[in-house]
Amino acid sequence: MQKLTLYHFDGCPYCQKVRNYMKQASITLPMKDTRAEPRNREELIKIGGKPQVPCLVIDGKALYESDDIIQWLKDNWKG
Ligand SMILES: N[C@@H](CCC(=O)N[C@@H](CS)C(=O)NCC(=O)O)C(=O)O
Repeated sequence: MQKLTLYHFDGCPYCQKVRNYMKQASITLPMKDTRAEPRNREELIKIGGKPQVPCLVIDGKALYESDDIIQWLKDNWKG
């Protein structure tokens, strides 16, 4: 099982799109809010090089872009 973490924040519509898909597909993931916790934002920059959210970190590798994250979950999520 891969280690997954979703970096996001509340008011981000692209994050909302990913969270909506997760809800619909009954997917729960560890989540890190980059606005509520500045150190999460710093952590994301270290991992992926930029603070853009949403970002799904898969075994330490950053996957940016909400559409790509949703597609990855469709292809890889085994529940
Ligand atoms: N095309 C991207 C757009 C993501 C995006 O623009 N996210 C904004 C927040 S809504 C962001 O991270 N901006 C940079 C920042 O807040 O530092 C996607 O679909 O994921």
